[in-house]
Parts: sequence; C-alpha cells; structure tokens
Amino acid sequence: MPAWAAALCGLTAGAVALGVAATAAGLVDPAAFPVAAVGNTLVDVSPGPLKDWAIRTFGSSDKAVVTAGVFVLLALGAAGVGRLVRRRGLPYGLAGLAAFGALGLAAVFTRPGASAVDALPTLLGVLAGGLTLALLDRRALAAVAPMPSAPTASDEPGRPDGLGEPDHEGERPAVMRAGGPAPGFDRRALLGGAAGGVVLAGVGGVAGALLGGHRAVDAARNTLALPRAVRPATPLPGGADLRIPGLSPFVTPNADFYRVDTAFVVPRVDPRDWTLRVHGMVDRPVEISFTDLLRRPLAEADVTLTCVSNEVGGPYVGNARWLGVRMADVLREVRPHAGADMLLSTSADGWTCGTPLEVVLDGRDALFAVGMNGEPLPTEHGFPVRQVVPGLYGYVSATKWVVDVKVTRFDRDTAYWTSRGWAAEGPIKTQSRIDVPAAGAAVPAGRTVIAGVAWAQHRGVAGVEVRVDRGEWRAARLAVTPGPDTWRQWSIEADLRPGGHTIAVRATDGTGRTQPAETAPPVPDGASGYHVLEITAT
Ligand SMILES: Nc1nc2c(c(=O)[nH]1)N[C@H]1C(S)=C(S)[C@@H](COP(=O)(O)O)O[C@H]1N2
Ligand SMILES: [Mo]
Repeated sequence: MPAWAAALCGLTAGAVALGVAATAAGLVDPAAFPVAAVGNTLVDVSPGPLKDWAIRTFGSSDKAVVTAGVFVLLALGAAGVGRLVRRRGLPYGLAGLAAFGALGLAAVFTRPGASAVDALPTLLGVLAGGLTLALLDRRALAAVAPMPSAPTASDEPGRPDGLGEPDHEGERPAVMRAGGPAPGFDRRALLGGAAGGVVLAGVGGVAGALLGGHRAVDAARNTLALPRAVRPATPLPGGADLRIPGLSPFVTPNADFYRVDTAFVVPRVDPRDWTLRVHGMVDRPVEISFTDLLRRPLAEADVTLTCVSNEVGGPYVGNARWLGVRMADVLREVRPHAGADMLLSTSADGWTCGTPLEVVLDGRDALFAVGMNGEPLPTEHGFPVRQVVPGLYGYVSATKWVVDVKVTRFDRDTAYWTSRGWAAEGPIKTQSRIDVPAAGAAVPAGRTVIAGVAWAQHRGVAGVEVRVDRGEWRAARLAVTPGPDTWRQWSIEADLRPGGHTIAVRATDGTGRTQPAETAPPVPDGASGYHVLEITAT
C-alpha cells in the first residue's frame, strides 16, 4: 500500500465530505458551509495590517484567495488522515476527520446569528467523509492479503468466479485481478472508489452552489423595496369588480396568475448581476443595471396578459397592476435607426421574443416591469425584470427575466415561437369567457346570474352579449374598467326553465368589431370563436 494511495483515500473522503456539506449548506444556509465559515473566521481574526496587505495584493478576489487557502490546508489534512488510516488504522483516521469537523463547527458557531441547524452541513459532511473512508479502507486497503500466504490462496484450483488462473498469476499485473487476493492493495478498487468520490463531491458542490444561489436570489427579492411610481395608475374604479362568486376577480392574485414559459427550471437571476443591454440598430447602445433601472421614473399600469395558446374559454389570461420603466423612454435614448421595426428580446435562459417597435413607441404602457400587484415580480413571472406590452400575446411581448433587447428588423431576425410555426406578429384577438355558471353545472331553475370576463387589449371592450339556447343576443351589464388594456367583467341575469341549456357569449371591441363566430385553433395566431357551454337547470 503505497503512501500516495493512502493519501488518495483521505483526499477522496475529504472531497465527499465537502460535497455533502456544500449541498446541505445550500439547503440550510450558504454561510454554514464549514469552508466559508473557517475562511470568514480567519479573516476576522487576522491582524489589520495582514488584511490590508491581502486587499492591496488580491483586490476584490481576496475572499477567493482565503477560500483557496482553506481548501489547500484541508487537502493536506485529508491526505494526512488517509495516511493515518494506513499507519494506525481506521479509528485514527475517523478521529482525524472528526477533529476537522470540530474545527468547522467552531467556525460555524462563532458567526453571529448561527442556529442549531447550521451544524448540519458540517455534521453530515463528516459523516459522509467517515463512511467514504471506511468504504475505501475495506475495498482497497483491507484487500491486502496476508503477505506470506497469498500464493497459497491463489493456488486453490477451480475458483468459482473463473478469475485468477493460478498458473499465470505471477505474470499479470495486480490491476487486472480485482476481486481476487492480491499481493499488494487493490489499485483498481481504490481508483474506482476515488473517481466515484470525486464525482459525488463535484455533484454535491454544484448542487450546493445552485441551491445557495437560489436562496440568495429569493433573499434579494424578499428584501427589495420598490420605489413608488412617478406616474401612478389611477386608483381602480369602484365598479371594476362585480364581486360575483365564481367570477374571476378583476385583479388576479400573483399566486393564481397563469404561468407559461419554456423554462424547465425557473431562472434565478440575481438583481445585483442583472443588466439589460439595449443595442442593435441604434445610435447609442446602453447597458442598464438594476439600480440604474430603479432610479428612472417608474410608471404603473393595469394590463391583462393573454397567452396565444389559450383555447376559447381557457385559463391562460390574467390581469395585474404592473410597475416599471416605460420601454419607450429607454428606446428614445438609444435612438433606433430608421428601418428598424422589431425588438428582439432575450431572457436570461435564452428564450427570444419579437415585438413590433412601433407598438412599443405608440404611447401605450409598454413596460420593463419590476413590480406585479405591489410586490417585486415573483420569480416565476420574471424577477427581476420582464416586459409587459398591452395588446400583444405574451409570446411576442412579455419576455420574463429579460436581459437583452436588440433593435432589428422582422426580415432579419426570428424569435423562438415564430421559428416554430407561430405568427411573427401577435395582436390579441377579442375574446370573452363565461366563468359562472361553470360548464356542466346544475343550477336552480328560475333567475340565474351568468357572468364572465372579456378582453380586447388596447382596443377595449365596448360590449358583451349573451345568448341562451336559440334566443336573442342580449347585452350584458359591463363593469367599469380603468382603461382599454384590461379585461372587463360582465354579467347578465337569465330565466331558466328546468332542463338543459346552452349559453354563448361574444364581445365587441372599442373599434366596433364583434369577435367572429368562426372558430380557429390557437396556432398560428390565437384561437377564435364563441365560448359556448352547457348547463342544467333543476
Ligand atoms: N423568458 C420567457 N419569457 C416568456 C415566455 C418564455 O417561455 N420564456 N413565455 C411567454 C409567453 S408565451 C407568455 S403567454 C407569457 C406568460 O407570462 P406569465 O407566465 O407571467 O403569465 O410570458 C412570456 N414570456
Ligand atoms: Mo403564451
């Protein structure tokens, strides 16, 4: 058993310990990672002149240098533990590991505000390191056969596993005889174990970093205080919400807001690292930090978002009060070139979206939004910054986690969904939906309230009509709206005789156009047709 092999055992155990500790720290608190805690403690206790020197010499990477130093010391220590196992036996090695753990725990608990759970990363790490050491000790170190009798053992003929033909034993390198008694240590088992340990440690470290980053972004969001709007939205008119049970509330609570995106894992964008680059066919490209963005005058707007893949009567529509910087303000600063007609926006996870430039510049409340219903954007809805453009389906307007806007032309660039068969431009079609009664519901015969929402963003909803069975289209009562960019609640009463009934709804937009009866599927530019449902009066 060469010294390097013993050191490798120790190093592997140390790596596994740190990987496990890193994952646990990512879940519990990144500051409870023992390496970070020891590094912090070292910085705290080191004399002033040493600190000054470190800052002068390493600049802003001084923390990284200290951390690297701790890792080097730990590596030496881990190698030492491995050699201790070789010379004195496993219990001594385990004791060595425990000693490192104790140091780590001490550092973790000298941090202000440390709580009992902060011990977990170190304890789990030591446990995992100890197990790894024991495992490697059994698989690799303890495979050492008793020296003088080894040849006798392999002389036995007819081994059931067919390995280690006794006659050729001596000619074959030890590494090819895994599993058989060997006149040394089992190198293959050790190397395999070490490789497995390194992989485990790497996975643990990455998981810890991801989980920790996750928590850091959540913390940044939770402590973010958004400035007030310079142009506040008009307070919601009293009659915007008819407050009918079962009817979608005028303002969709963030927790209930539909979510549509291609993100398998929700991007966690740290506002401290976030920038928005606006470039392309412009005179003066800019790159805006989150702090810069919040220093600009903020506007507020009530806007209803809709997804192009919403079926008639479907759920992918929601209304919120957004707070943000007007996209037009930023675009005027960068001075788009004549001939540019599209904004190609890109999210932190690489999704792209093409928005007509003139729509954004025509005076409507197109926002780089930071707030949704009085709080920072929820992570799933684009924290820290997303686009909101009234009147356009989300796939051509509502880029979440937006980080880049390129001023370009529709004939030069293609966005994510456009290259997958959806229309390049996506103005929202006028639509209406019956919320109450629910489809298939049984209601008491007699007077029944029928209610729902209708939308035709930026044109506004001017009328809603309802038809029961083969009857006349009757005008529904409309709720008040703050402007043309939100949906509009409506309701009507109907007298229903016992039996089955068919209810249909249609809306007319602010330009006087009634939504067409012809049905169309969502592809390529949005569903159309009346929302029709069956109920029973009893
Ligand atoms: N980054 C990113 N932004 C995106 C999408 C996406 O897949 N990725 N989907 C868009 C689509 S299709 C819609 S309908 C809206 C939905 O916004 P919401 O999830 O906040 O309701 O986001 C848009 N923004
Ligand atoms: Mo969408």
